[in-house]
Amino acid sequence: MSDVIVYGFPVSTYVNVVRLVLAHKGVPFEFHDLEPEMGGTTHLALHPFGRVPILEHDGFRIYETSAIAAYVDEAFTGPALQPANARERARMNQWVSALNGYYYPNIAFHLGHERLIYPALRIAPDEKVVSVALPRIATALDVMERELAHGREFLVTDAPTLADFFMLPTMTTLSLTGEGHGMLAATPRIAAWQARMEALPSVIEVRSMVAPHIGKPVEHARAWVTSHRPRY
Ligand SMILES: N[C@@H](CCC(=O)N[C@@H](CS)C(=O)NCC(=O)O)C(=O)O
Repeated sequence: MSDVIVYGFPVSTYVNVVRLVLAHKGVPFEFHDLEPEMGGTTHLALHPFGRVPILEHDGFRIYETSAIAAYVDEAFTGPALQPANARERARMNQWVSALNGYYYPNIAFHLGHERLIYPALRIAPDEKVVSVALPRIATALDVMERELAHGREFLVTDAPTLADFFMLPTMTTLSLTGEGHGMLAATPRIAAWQARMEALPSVIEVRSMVAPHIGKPVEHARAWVTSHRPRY
């Protein structure tokens, strides 16, 4: 039994950021599928805001993906995922913040819910939500495509940092949607970055954990129509 446990539901974007970081550091972990407990007392005891992931390590429990990822990088050996250089570290944190503020909300939350999560539950998509998200996604992709023009292998340096692992699950969600697939065909540098990421052994390992759950209904997401969907 591992002394590291990740709590979450299998297709969660942020859960998969944590699984990627752990895998890349070479840290073995158990996965506790919270799907049947989402929103209940056992879940809220782990995360008072009702979200995932939560990480437990040897009696220490923490939530919020940025805090978990930095903790994993600092508490375990394995490749350093936060650059020592202050400017590179600032750039990495800029990417993590941009993911949280712009990429994840428009790609995973709005487009991903309407095109992947709700249809799997036989809930009709709200085209207005999609039409508001798409131009914002186009802007975000344009920013990323231009950043990747600097010739680095990954977003910040020539080795992956937390920035890359934060971005990957959201970009994977984008590529699973029809609109996203089309947009990514016009961003060759993002496509090349994604291919480099997908060739990493850690990414291959985590993908194999997630693959059986792709396209399956996320039952607790039925409530998101009222709790998460914007009303324009
Ligand atoms: N600020 C949180 C956000 C986590 C988050 O939004 N997780 C989503 C899954 S990707 C979630 O828990 N959704 C469940 C729900 O809203 O019911 C973090 O960085 O960990």
